[in-house]
Amino acid sequence: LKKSVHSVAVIGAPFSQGQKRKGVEYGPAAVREAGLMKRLSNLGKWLDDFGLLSYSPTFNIFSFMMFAKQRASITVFVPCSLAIGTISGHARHCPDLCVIWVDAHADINTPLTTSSGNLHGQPVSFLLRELQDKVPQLPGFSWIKPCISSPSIVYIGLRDVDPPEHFILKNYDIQYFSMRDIDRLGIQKVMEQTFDLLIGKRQRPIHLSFDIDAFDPTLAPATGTPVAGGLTYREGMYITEEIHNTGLLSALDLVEVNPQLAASEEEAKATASLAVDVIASSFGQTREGGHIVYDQLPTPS
Ligand code: 4U7
Ligand code: MN
Ligand code: MN
Repeated sequence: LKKSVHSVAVIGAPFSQGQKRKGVEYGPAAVREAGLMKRLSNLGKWLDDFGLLSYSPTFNIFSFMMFAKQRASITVFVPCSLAIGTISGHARHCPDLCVIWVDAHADINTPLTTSSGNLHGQPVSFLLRELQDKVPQLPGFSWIKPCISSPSIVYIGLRDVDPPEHFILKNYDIQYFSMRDIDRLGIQKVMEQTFDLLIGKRQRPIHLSFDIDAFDPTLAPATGTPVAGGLTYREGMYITEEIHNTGLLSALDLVEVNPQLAASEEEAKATASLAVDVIASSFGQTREGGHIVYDQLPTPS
């Protein structure tokens, strides 16, 4: 893997299955309208814009990942449940990948522990090898092959974990940094320990799944399941800057932007523009300024 990624493939999945609150299908358009493509091209990226997926999204996004991964880093914006497709497709191409899951929620209920019945609270359970004897065979899901082991995922930002999810995290020895851990250690140590756990022994491609609800609802109100006490803007930017600095980011899912749940136009715009900041920062935008496209000072003649 090269230190800096030059090509980024972008795709949106306008799709709201997996949960009951409609509107998340408008997320991709909102994030584009907030200027995503321009921000990425300002960073000197080659952009491969795949537009929007049109049907049967989970399996489609899986095929898309396998195809696009051959040439680029990828960013997709989708509802959380599509992580089943993005991570499976990514893993088919990069079997050694690890996952950083930034979210208020662990999304690791099994179909037998879920209290809401929503698939967006379950994607990780389908992906973990160790959990497979607890996950029933469901019609339409037989193509899913569990592709990550529990030491290969680290959560950041948790603060709303269901009892069965807590049981799974503890009993399967899954590493996480809750908001409480961030309060205790500070975001710098959290990132250091995350990288020690995932890439300390060997370099591996990173799949970043970033749920916008990891942020505090005052910053990201337009989302389906907001939870008080989330990440600050600066913590969010620090997470993505550090991930970029590893040079190992291979794919990014930005999920759960739902403009329809905003109380006002401003709230919808603020949430979408925060999503653009997360993506740009993951792909190299720095708070020190960009050093990529500016390489010569004008000389007075
Ligand atoms: B999100 C929940 F019960 N745990 O299973 C569930 F609290 O994509 C919430 O991370 C899941 O926003 C949240 O439905 C899904 C619930
Ligand atoms: Mn989520
Ligand atoms: Mn969430």
